[in-house]
Formats: sequence, C-alpha cells, structure tokens
Amino acid sequence: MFQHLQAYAGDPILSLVETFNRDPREHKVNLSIGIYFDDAGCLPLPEAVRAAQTQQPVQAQPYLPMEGHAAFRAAALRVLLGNEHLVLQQNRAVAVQTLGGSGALKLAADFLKRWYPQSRAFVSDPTWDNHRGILEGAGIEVGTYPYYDPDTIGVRFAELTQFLHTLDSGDIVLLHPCCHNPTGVDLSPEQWDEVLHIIQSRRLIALMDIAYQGFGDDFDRDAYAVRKAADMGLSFFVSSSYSKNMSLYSERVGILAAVCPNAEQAERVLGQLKFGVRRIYSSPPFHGADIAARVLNESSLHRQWQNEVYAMRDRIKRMRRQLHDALSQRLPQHDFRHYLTQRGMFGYTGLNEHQVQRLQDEFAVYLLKSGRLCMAGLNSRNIEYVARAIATVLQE
Ligand code: PLP
Ligand code: TYF
Repeated sequence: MFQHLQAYAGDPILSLVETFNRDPREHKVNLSIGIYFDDAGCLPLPEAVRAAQTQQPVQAQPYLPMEGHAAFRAAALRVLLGNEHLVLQQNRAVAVQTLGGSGALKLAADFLKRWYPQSRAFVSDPTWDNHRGILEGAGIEVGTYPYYDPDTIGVRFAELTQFLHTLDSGDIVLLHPCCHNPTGVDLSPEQWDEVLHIIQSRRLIALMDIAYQGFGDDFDRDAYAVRKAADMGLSFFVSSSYSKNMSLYSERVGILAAVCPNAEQAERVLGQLKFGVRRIYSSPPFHGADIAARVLNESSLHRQWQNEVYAMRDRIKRMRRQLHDALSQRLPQHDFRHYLTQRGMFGYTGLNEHQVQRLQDEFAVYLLKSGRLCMAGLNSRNIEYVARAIATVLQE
C-alpha cells in the first residue's frame, strides 16, 4: 500500500540535533537549534513558570472551546499590544490559542488561503525554513523579499522597500518583529515605519511572527512593529510563541492574533479562525496555556517572569561579548562586530558550509549549514573552546 511513498528527509535543524545527540565526543557543543540553555548548559524553567505550575490543581479538564483558554488569550494580546492599546479598548483585536508559534502560522495560512485565494506570500531571504513549509503546505505560492546583505551584515533596505512596491494588493508579507531568525539582524524603528507605510499604501497583508519577544530589547520595544501597525490602523495578523520565553517548548503555547478595522469584523475573523481550528484539531490543550495565563495575569509572577527573560537576554549578550572578544584577540585582522550587534538568540557568523562542516567534524561544534550560531548554547565552560575552533577554521 505504501510503496509509492517517498522517504522524508526530515527537518534540517531537528535532524542535526539528532546527529548531535548521537555524537559520542564528550566535548561536543550544540549551537544549532534555537533553544535557550543556561550557563550550566541546562534547559532552565523560569521560577515564575515553576510557581504557576505548582499552583495548578491536578484535576480532569473538559475540552477548551475552539478558541482556547480565555484568560491566556486576553493576557497574550496585552503582551503584544501593551495593556492600554486603543484596539483592545475598542475590541478590534482577537486571538486564538494555538499550538505554539507554528500552529499560529498554520492557522493563519489556512485562513489566508481560504479568504484571499489569489494572494502570494513573501518571506525574508533568508528566513526560518518552516515559514515556507507552512505557507506552501496551505497551498499558498511563496516567494522571497530581499533582506540580509552579507557584505554589510545588515539589511538590504533600499532593495526591500523597492521590492515591496512591486507587490500586488492582497499579497502577504511575513515579517519578524524582533530577533530575526536566522540572521539576528532587525529593522530599526524608522525602517519599520517605512515598511509599514508601504504595506498600508499598497494594501499588502502583514503576517508578523514573533517567537522571541523579550530577548531583543524588552517586551515593549520588541513589539514596536506590532504596536506601530496597530497605531496606523492596519489590519494584520500576529503569530506569537511562548516556547522560548517561558521555556514551554513541548507544551505548545502560542496565539494567533488579528487586529481588525472594527469590533464587528473582529468577531467575524474570530469566527473564521474557530472554523479553522475546528477543521484541524477541534480544540487546543489546556495545561500549557493555563500555566502561561497564571504567569501573565498575576502581576508579581508577570514581573518576575519578565526579569527572568531579561536575565536570559543579558546572558546571551554576555556570550556575544565574550565570543567577540575571544575571536578578536585571536584574529585581530578580522572584524567580529556583528557578533555584538545582532540580536536575540542567533548570530549569523558568515562561516561557509565547508567551515561549518569542519567545526562539526574536527571540533564537534554544531552550527547550521547557513552559518547560524545559537548564542544561547554558549557558556563559560565552552566559549573559549568554541572561539578556538572558529578561529582555526577561519585561519586555514
Ligand atoms: N517562528 C520563528 C521565527 C521561530 O524561530 C520559531 C521557533 O521555534 C517558531 C516560529 C515556532 O515557534 P514554536 O516552537 O512555538 O512553534
Ligand atoms: O530555528 C530554530 O532553531 C527554532 C527551533 O522545525 C525549531 O525555531 C527548529 C526547527 C523546527 C521547529 C523549531
């Protein structure tokens, strides 16, 4: 019956983690997947999340409604838009609990294909691989917009804006509000203003994907693009993930939010998103969303959690600084300043595929083929070793 099936090559990032796990070398270092590890190399559970989990009574739960956990959805909207945003007061923003950020993207993609069947989607060049996979999986044609410039280690901003001007009304643009995956290179507030004005004037559909809120500057500044788009009166979607900032990876906690022109349309959008959920999995799981709701809705836990995320952010920044300093010391003729300026978990090292392979083969240091390095995998015990390994492959 299954003879005609092709073998599945696997997700490149998850497959690399499997290769890493099988690697017997004791000194191996995993800088591939975007997961936050602490200085001991462990996956930490924020104390605020642990406290919320401990409060949780163990009892049977009925199904959640299609749209999910009400207190979580409301709180997650406030994290995105700020507590007092006009769109919240006017009931113009709605949210559906999703299976992490990935589930939010899938729900958005299905919705967009159904209601804007002619629209093409454009993702940054480069982007997280699964963006294309999820959009294409929903039957949407996917192209790329110019983004990363390896020469300047910045954004091809003029090309990006020129390109957006060529798109058709109703085309979808997938944007990373902060901590761009994989490059770590973000737009400035002024650049966001310009991009969002083009999106508004050309009637494009913004689909923002925020999976690292809190890891860039802070929860408010990381949501600049989301709040600016809402201030401008745009209608748009946001997928938001709590996998990284609550360390709830396997619980699958996220939302898909929609900001709409008025409350009546918002209600209709919510209805169609519920229809989408109904068609895929009927209703989301309770446990992770309930933990997140407790953290977000209890002010002392919320504050504690934010500070814990900021401690993760600051540790990553220290790793950036130490890697920069260690490499600059070894190779003073090289410019490593991009290690300092890139934001969030990832750094784009500029290492080529051959150099990345050598790091893996000769040093058991695992990066993605693209040269993406997860800064959160560095710690005080492995950083000198990693710097020595990178310096070696850069020199030869
Ligand atoms: N979007 C981006 C940019 C990501 O890096 C990730 C990483 O996991 C996701 C979405 C998916 O989020 P989740 O793991 O919550 O599905
Ligand atoms: O880019 C990353 O490493 C994270 C984690 O299919 C991830 O976003 C990677 C692959 C995948 C799901 C999550």
